[in-house]
Amino acid sequence: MKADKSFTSCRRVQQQEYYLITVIAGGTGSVKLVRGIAATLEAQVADRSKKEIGLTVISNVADNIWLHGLYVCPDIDTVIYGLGGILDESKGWGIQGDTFAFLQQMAMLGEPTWFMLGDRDLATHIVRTWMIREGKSLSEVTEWLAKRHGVTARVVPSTDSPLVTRISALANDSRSGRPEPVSMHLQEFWVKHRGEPQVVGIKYDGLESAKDNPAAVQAIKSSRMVIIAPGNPITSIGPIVALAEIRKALVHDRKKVIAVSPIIGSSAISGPAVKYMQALGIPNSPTGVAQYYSDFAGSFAISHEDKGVAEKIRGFGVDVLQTDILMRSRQDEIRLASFLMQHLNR
Ligand code: FO1
Repeated sequence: MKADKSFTSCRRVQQQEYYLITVIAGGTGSVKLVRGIAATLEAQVADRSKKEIGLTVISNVADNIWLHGLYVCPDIDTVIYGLGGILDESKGWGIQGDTFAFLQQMAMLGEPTWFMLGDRDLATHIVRTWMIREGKSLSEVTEWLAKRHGVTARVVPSTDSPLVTRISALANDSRSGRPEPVSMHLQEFWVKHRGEPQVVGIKYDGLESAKDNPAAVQAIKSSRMVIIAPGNPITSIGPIVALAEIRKALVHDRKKVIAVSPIIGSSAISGPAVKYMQALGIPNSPTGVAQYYSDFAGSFAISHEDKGVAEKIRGFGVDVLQTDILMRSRQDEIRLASFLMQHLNR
Protein backbone atom coordinates (compact mmCIF):
# COMPACT_ATOMS: atom_id res chain seq x y z
CA MET A 1 0.00 0.00 0.00
CA LYS A 2 2.79 2.39 1.02
CA ALA A 3 4.83 1.49 -2.04
CA ASP A 4 1.80 2.08 -4.29
CA LYS A 5 1.31 5.57 -2.84
CA SER A 6 4.91 6.63 -3.43
CA PHE A 7 4.73 5.26 -6.98
CA THR A 8 1.60 7.33 -7.61
CA SER A 9 3.11 10.56 -6.31
CA CYS A 10 6.34 10.00 -8.21
CA ARG A 11 4.35 9.44 -11.38
CA ARG A 12 2.38 12.62 -10.74
CA VAL A 13 5.55 14.70 -10.35
CA GLN A 14 6.88 13.28 -13.60
CA GLN A 15 3.61 13.94 -15.38
CA GLN A 16 3.56 17.60 -14.41
CA GLU A 17 6.74 18.29 -16.35
CA TYR A 18 6.30 15.75 -19.06
CA TYR A 19 6.18 16.69 -22.71
CA LEU A 20 4.94 13.75 -24.68
CA ILE A 21 5.54 14.65 -28.31
CA THR A 22 7.16 17.58 -30.08
CA VAL A 23 6.53 18.24 -33.74
CA ILE A 24 8.80 20.44 -35.81
CA ALA A 25 6.52 22.05 -38.35
CA GLY A 26 6.20 24.47 -41.20
CA GLY A 27 2.79 25.43 -42.58
CA THR A 28 0.80 23.90 -45.41
CA GLY A 29 2.92 20.73 -45.77
CA SER A 30 2.98 20.07 -42.01
CA VAL A 31 -0.45 20.93 -40.65
CA LYS A 32 -2.17 17.67 -41.62
CA LEU A 33 0.26 15.58 -39.60
CA VAL A 34 0.14 18.04 -36.68
CA ARG A 35 -3.65 17.69 -36.69
CA GLY A 36 -3.42 13.88 -36.89
CA ILE A 37 -1.07 13.76 -33.90
CA ALA A 38 -3.29 16.11 -31.87
CA ALA A 39 -6.36 13.98 -32.62
CA THR A 40 -4.54 10.73 -31.83
CA LEU A 41 -3.18 12.09 -28.55
CA GLU A 42 -6.60 13.41 -27.60
CA ALA A 43 -8.05 9.94 -28.10
CA GLN A 44 -5.21 7.95 -26.55
CA VAL A 45 -4.01 9.92 -23.55
CA ALA A 46 -7.23 9.88 -21.60
CA ASP A 47 -5.58 10.25 -18.20
CA ARG A 48 -3.73 13.52 -18.81
CA SER A 49 -3.43 15.78 -15.78
CA LYS A 50 -4.00 19.46 -16.49
CA LYS A 51 -0.34 20.28 -16.10
CA GLU A 52 0.94 17.63 -18.45
CA ILE A 53 1.52 18.91 -21.95
CA GLY A 54 0.71 16.41 -24.66
CA LEU A 55 1.83 18.11 -27.82
CA THR A 56 4.27 20.93 -28.53
CA VAL A 57 4.51 22.27 -32.06
CA ILE A 58 7.72 24.16 -32.84
CA SER A 59 6.74 26.48 -35.64
CA ASN A 60 8.82 28.01 -38.41
CA VAL A 61 9.07 31.82 -38.33
CA ALA A 62 11.36 32.44 -41.30
CA ASP A 63 8.46 33.02 -43.72
CA ASN A 64 7.01 35.76 -41.48
CA ILE A 65 6.64 39.05 -43.31
CA TRP A 66 5.76 42.70 -42.58
CA LEU A 67 2.99 43.82 -44.95
CA HIS A 68 0.81 46.97 -44.75
CA GLY A 69 2.44 47.68 -41.36
CA LEU A 70 1.27 44.28 -40.04
CA TYR A 71 3.28 41.28 -38.88
CA VAL A 72 2.06 38.20 -40.77
CA CYS A 73 3.19 34.76 -39.54
CA PRO A 74 1.89 32.24 -42.11
CA ASP A 75 3.24 29.00 -40.61
CA ILE A 76 2.18 29.82 -37.04
CA ASP A 77 -1.28 30.81 -38.27
CA THR A 78 -1.67 27.71 -40.45
CA VAL A 79 -0.98 25.49 -37.43
CA ILE A 80 -3.33 27.49 -35.15
CA TYR A 81 -6.12 27.61 -37.75
CA GLY A 82 -5.60 23.90 -38.54
CA LEU A 83 -5.80 22.82 -34.89
CA GLY A 84 -8.59 25.33 -34.27
CA GLY A 85 -10.68 23.81 -37.09
CA ILE A 86 -10.97 26.95 -39.26
CA LEU A 87 -8.20 26.41 -41.82
CA ASP A 88 -9.12 26.86 -45.48
CA GLU A 89 -8.44 23.26 -46.55
CA SER A 90 -8.49 23.91 -50.29
CA LYS A 91 -5.75 26.56 -50.15
CA GLY A 92 -3.89 25.07 -47.16
CA TRP A 93 -3.61 28.57 -45.58
CA GLY A 94 -5.96 31.32 -44.42
CA ILE A 95 -9.43 30.94 -42.91
CA GLN A 96 -12.22 28.95 -44.55
CA GLY A 97 -14.96 31.07 -46.11
CA ASP A 98 -12.91 34.26 -45.70
CA THR A 99 -13.70 37.31 -47.84
CA PHE A 100 -11.28 39.81 -49.40
CA ALA A 101 -13.00 43.19 -49.15
CA PHE A 102 -9.96 44.71 -47.38
CA LEU A 103 -7.74 43.65 -50.27
CA GLN A 104 -10.13 45.10 -52.87
CA GLN A 105 -10.07 48.40 -51.03
CA MET A 106 -6.27 48.32 -50.85
CA ALA A 107 -6.17 47.75 -54.64
CA MET A 108 -8.44 50.77 -55.10
CA LEU A 109 -5.95 52.80 -53.05
CA GLY A 110 -3.11 51.59 -55.26
CA GLU A 111 -1.52 49.40 -52.59
CA PRO A 112 0.18 46.06 -53.44
CA THR A 113 -2.21 43.12 -53.14
CA TRP A 114 -0.08 40.18 -54.28
CA PHE A 115 -0.31 38.59 -50.80
CA MET A 116 -3.94 37.61 -50.23
CA LEU A 117 -4.85 38.66 -46.69
CA GLY A 118 -8.46 37.70 -45.97
CA ASP A 119 -10.74 39.91 -43.89
CA ARG A 120 -11.00 37.51 -40.95
CA ASP A 121 -7.32 36.58 -41.20
CA LEU A 122 -6.54 40.29 -41.02
CA ALA A 123 -7.81 40.42 -37.44
CA THR A 124 -5.05 37.99 -36.40
CA HIS A 125 -2.35 40.19 -37.94
CA ILE A 126 -3.77 43.40 -36.47
CA VAL A 127 -3.99 41.98 -32.94
CA ARG A 128 -0.57 40.30 -33.18
CA THR A 129 1.04 43.52 -34.41
CA TRP A 130 -0.29 45.75 -31.66
CA MET A 131 0.58 43.16 -28.99
CA ILE A 132 4.16 43.08 -30.33
CA ARG A 133 4.22 46.89 -30.47
CA GLU A 134 3.13 46.89 -26.80
CA GLY A 135 6.21 44.80 -25.97
CA LYS A 136 4.92 41.21 -26.02
CA SER A 137 7.20 38.57 -27.54
CA LEU A 138 6.11 36.49 -30.53
CA SER A 139 5.98 33.48 -28.16
CA GLU A 140 3.58 35.26 -25.83
CA VAL A 141 1.35 36.44 -28.66
CA THR A 142 1.33 32.97 -30.23
CA GLU A 143 0.37 31.31 -26.94
CA TRP A 144 -2.45 33.82 -26.50
CA LEU A 145 -3.71 33.39 -30.09
CA ALA A 146 -3.66 29.59 -29.80
CA LYS A 147 -5.75 29.79 -26.61
CA ARG A 148 -8.25 32.13 -28.27
CA HIS A 149 -8.69 29.51 -31.01
CA GLY A 150 -9.27 26.76 -28.45
CA VAL A 151 -5.99 25.04 -29.30
CA THR A 152 -4.76 22.87 -26.42
CA ALA A 153 -1.39 22.02 -28.00
CA ARG A 154 1.46 24.40 -27.25
CA VAL A 155 2.49 26.29 -30.38
CA VAL A 156 6.01 27.61 -29.89
CA PRO A 157 7.87 29.81 -32.40
CA SER A 158 11.36 28.43 -33.08
CA THR A 159 12.78 31.84 -32.11
CA ASP A 160 11.53 35.26 -31.06
CA SER A 161 14.43 36.86 -32.93
CA PRO A 162 14.14 38.19 -36.49
CA LEU A 163 14.89 35.33 -38.92
CA VAL A 164 13.93 35.49 -42.60
CA THR A 165 14.45 33.12 -45.51
CA ARG A 166 15.74 35.09 -48.46
CA ILE A 167 15.86 33.64 -51.95
CA SER A 168 18.44 34.71 -54.46
CA ALA A 169 16.83 34.36 -57.88
CA LEU A 170 17.77 35.38 -61.40
CA ALA A 171 16.00 38.42 -62.81
CA ASN A 172 16.81 40.48 -65.91
CA ASP A 173 18.91 43.47 -64.94
CA SER A 174 17.24 46.62 -66.30
CA ARG A 175 20.58 48.13 -67.47
CA SER A 176 22.52 45.13 -68.83
CA GLY A 177 19.43 43.13 -69.85
CA ARG A 178 21.26 40.08 -68.55
CA PRO A 179 19.93 37.82 -65.76
CA GLU A 180 21.45 38.86 -62.42
CA PRO A 181 20.86 37.38 -58.95
CA VAL A 182 18.34 39.39 -56.94
CA SER A 183 17.70 38.73 -53.25
CA MET A 184 14.05 38.67 -52.20
CA HIS A 185 11.88 37.58 -49.27
CA LEU A 186 10.63 33.99 -49.59
CA GLN A 187 7.02 35.22 -49.89
CA GLU A 188 8.00 37.60 -52.72
CA PHE A 189 9.62 34.72 -54.58
CA TRP A 190 6.83 32.20 -53.97
CA VAL A 191 3.71 34.36 -54.04
CA LYS A 192 4.56 37.58 -55.92
CA HIS A 193 6.76 35.87 -58.55
CA ARG A 194 4.80 32.55 -58.38
CA GLY A 195 8.02 30.63 -57.70
CA GLU A 196 9.04 31.04 -61.34
CA PRO A 197 12.53 32.64 -61.37
CA GLN A 198 15.56 30.38 -61.27
CA VAL A 199 16.84 30.02 -57.70
CA VAL A 200 20.60 30.42 -57.24
CA GLY A 201 20.88 30.72 -53.47
CA ILE A 202 18.96 30.52 -50.20
CA LYS A 203 19.90 32.25 -46.95
CA TYR A 204 18.43 32.41 -43.45
CA ASP A 205 18.92 36.10 -42.69
CA GLY A 206 19.54 36.76 -38.99
CA LEU A 207 20.56 33.18 -38.15
CA GLU A 208 23.90 34.15 -36.60
CA SER A 209 22.31 36.46 -34.03
CA ALA A 210 19.00 34.59 -33.56
CA LYS A 211 18.42 33.17 -30.08
CA ASP A 212 16.67 29.80 -30.04
CA ASN A 213 13.41 29.84 -28.12
CA PRO A 214 14.27 28.15 -24.77
CA ALA A 215 10.74 26.66 -24.67
CA ALA A 216 11.42 24.91 -27.99
CA VAL A 217 14.76 23.52 -26.82
CA GLN A 218 13.19 22.38 -23.54
CA ALA A 219 10.31 20.69 -25.37
CA ILE A 220 12.74 18.69 -27.52
CA LYS A 221 14.77 17.65 -24.48
CA SER A 222 11.74 16.55 -22.44
CA SER A 223 9.76 14.84 -25.19
CA ARG A 224 9.61 11.12 -25.57
CA MET A 225 9.47 11.59 -29.30
CA VAL A 226 10.18 14.35 -31.82
CA ILE A 227 8.51 14.23 -35.21
CA ILE A 228 9.76 16.27 -38.15
CA ALA A 229 6.65 16.96 -40.21
CA PRO A 230 6.73 16.50 -44.00
CA GLY A 231 7.24 20.24 -44.57
CA ASN A 232 9.60 21.85 -47.03
CA PRO A 233 13.10 20.77 -45.87
CA ILE A 234 14.71 24.04 -46.97
CA THR A 235 12.21 26.79 -46.17
CA SER A 236 9.98 25.27 -43.45
CA ILE A 237 12.03 22.72 -41.48
CA GLY A 238 15.46 24.10 -42.50
CA PRO A 239 15.21 27.45 -40.66
CA ILE A 240 14.17 25.63 -37.45
CA VAL A 241 16.86 22.97 -37.41
CA ALA A 242 19.50 25.54 -38.40
CA LEU A 243 19.11 27.20 -34.98
CA ALA A 244 22.12 26.09 -32.95
CA GLU A 245 20.49 25.06 -29.66
CA ILE A 246 17.56 23.33 -31.34
CA ARG A 247 19.92 21.41 -33.60
CA LYS A 248 22.17 20.47 -30.67
CA ALA A 249 19.18 19.11 -28.72
CA LEU A 250 17.99 17.10 -31.75
CA VAL A 251 21.45 15.69 -32.47
CA HIS A 252 21.85 14.74 -28.79
CA ASP A 253 18.50 12.89 -28.76
CA ARG A 254 18.65 11.74 -32.38
CA LYS A 255 17.25 8.28 -31.54
CA LYS A 256 13.86 9.69 -30.62
CA VAL A 257 13.60 11.87 -33.75
CA ILE A 258 11.48 10.56 -36.64
CA ALA A 259 11.29 12.59 -39.85
CA VAL A 260 8.57 12.09 -42.44
CA SER A 261 9.63 12.41 -46.06
CA PRO A 262 8.09 15.40 -47.87
CA ILE A 263 9.01 13.69 -51.15
CA ILE A 264 7.65 10.60 -52.91
CA GLY A 265 9.76 9.44 -55.85
CA SER A 266 11.21 12.68 -57.20
CA SER A 267 8.19 14.93 -56.47
CA ALA A 268 7.31 16.99 -53.42
CA ILE A 269 3.99 16.08 -51.81
CA SER A 270 3.21 19.81 -51.97
CA GLY A 271 4.96 23.11 -52.72
CA PRO A 272 8.30 24.10 -54.20
CA ALA A 273 10.65 21.86 -52.17
CA VAL A 274 12.22 20.32 -55.29
CA LYS A 275 13.19 23.71 -56.75
CA TYR A 276 14.94 24.76 -53.54
CA MET A 277 16.67 21.39 -53.08
CA GLN A 278 18.01 21.47 -56.63
CA ALA A 279 19.33 24.99 -56.08
CA LEU A 280 21.28 23.75 -53.05
CA GLY A 281 22.51 20.64 -54.85
CA ILE A 282 20.47 18.26 -52.68
CA PRO A 283 19.01 15.31 -54.63
CA ASN A 284 15.21 15.70 -54.90
CA SER A 285 14.41 12.29 -53.49
CA PRO A 286 13.62 10.75 -50.09
CA THR A 287 17.29 9.74 -50.04
CA GLY A 288 18.35 13.37 -50.49
CA VAL A 289 16.17 14.53 -47.58
CA ALA A 290 17.20 11.59 -45.37
CA GLN A 291 20.88 12.41 -45.88
CA TYR A 292 20.21 16.12 -45.25
CA TYR A 293 18.51 15.20 -41.94
CA SER A 294 20.77 12.27 -41.03
CA ASP A 295 22.75 13.98 -38.25
CA PHE A 296 19.62 14.69 -36.20
CA ALA A 297 16.93 12.21 -37.37
CA GLY A 298 17.39 8.63 -36.19
CA SER A 299 14.44 7.38 -38.25
CA PHE A 300 12.92 8.39 -41.57
CA ALA A 301 9.42 7.48 -42.76
CA ILE A 302 9.09 6.95 -46.50
CA SER A 303 6.30 5.89 -48.82
CA HIS A 304 5.90 2.19 -49.65
CA GLU A 305 6.48 3.29 -53.22
CA ASP A 306 10.05 4.23 -52.30
CA LYS A 307 10.98 0.94 -50.65
CA GLY A 308 13.75 0.57 -53.23
CA VAL A 309 15.77 3.36 -51.56
CA ALA A 310 15.43 2.03 -47.98
CA GLU A 311 18.81 0.32 -48.00
CA LYS A 312 20.58 3.46 -49.22
CA ILE A 313 18.95 5.49 -46.43
CA ARG A 314 20.00 2.90 -43.83
CA GLY A 315 23.53 3.48 -45.15
CA PHE A 316 23.38 6.99 -43.58
CA GLY A 317 22.78 5.35 -40.18
CA VAL A 318 19.07 6.16 -40.32
CA ASP A 319 16.30 3.60 -39.56
CA VAL A 320 13.65 3.40 -42.26
CA LEU A 321 9.91 3.19 -41.63
CA GLN A 322 7.70 2.40 -44.62
CA THR A 323 4.04 3.34 -44.81
CA ASP A 324 1.50 5.36 -46.77
CA ILE A 325 2.68 8.93 -46.07
CA LEU A 326 0.07 10.70 -48.23
CA MET A 327 -2.69 12.38 -46.18
CA ARG A 328 -5.81 12.90 -48.28
CA SER A 329 -8.36 12.81 -45.44
CA ARG A 330 -8.70 13.17 -41.65
CA GLN A 331 -8.54 9.36 -41.40
CA ASP A 332 -5.22 9.42 -43.27
CA GLU A 333 -3.87 12.06 -40.87
CA ILE A 334 -4.78 9.89 -37.87
CA ARG A 335 -3.52 6.71 -39.55
CA LEU A 336 -0.07 8.21 -40.22
CA ALA A 337 0.09 9.83 -36.77
CA SER A 338 -0.83 6.53 -35.06
CA PHE A 339 1.76 4.67 -37.15
CA LEU A 340 4.50 7.09 -36.04
CA MET A 341 3.33 7.11 -32.43
CA GLN A 342 3.59 3.32 -32.21
CA HIS A 343 7.31 4.06 -32.03
CA LEU A 344 6.81 5.99 -28.77
CA ASN A 345 7.18 2.86 -26.73
CA ARG A 346 10.04 1.20 -28.55
N1 FO1 B 1 0.18 31.65 -50.41
C1 FO1 B 1 -0.02 31.97 -51.69
O1 FO1 B 1 0.38 31.21 -52.57
N2 FO1 B 1 -0.66 33.14 -52.04
C2 FO1 B 1 -1.13 34.01 -51.12
O2 FO1 B 1 -1.70 35.06 -51.49
C3 FO1 B 1 -0.97 33.67 -49.74
C4 FO1 B 1 -1.48 34.46 -48.72
C5 FO1 B 1 -1.36 34.03 -47.39
C6 FO1 B 1 -1.95 34.79 -46.37
C7 FO1 B 1 -1.83 34.37 -45.06
C8 FO1 B 1 -1.12 33.19 -44.76
O3 FO1 B 1 -1.03 32.80 -43.49
C9 FO1 B 1 -0.55 32.44 -45.76
C10 FO1 B 1 -0.66 32.84 -47.09
N3 FO1 B 1 -0.10 32.08 -48.12
C11 FO1 B 1 -0.29 32.45 -49.41
C12 FO1 B 1 0.68 30.88 -47.82
C13 FO1 B 1 2.18 31.18 -47.64
O4 FO1 B 1 2.70 31.99 -48.62
C14 FO1 B 1 3.11 29.95 -47.73
O5 FO1 B 1 2.49 28.85 -48.25
C15 FO1 B 1 3.74 29.65 -46.44
O6 FO1 B 1 4.44 30.75 -45.97
C16 FO1 B 1 4.72 28.47 -46.57
O7 FO1 B 1 4.63 27.71 -45.46
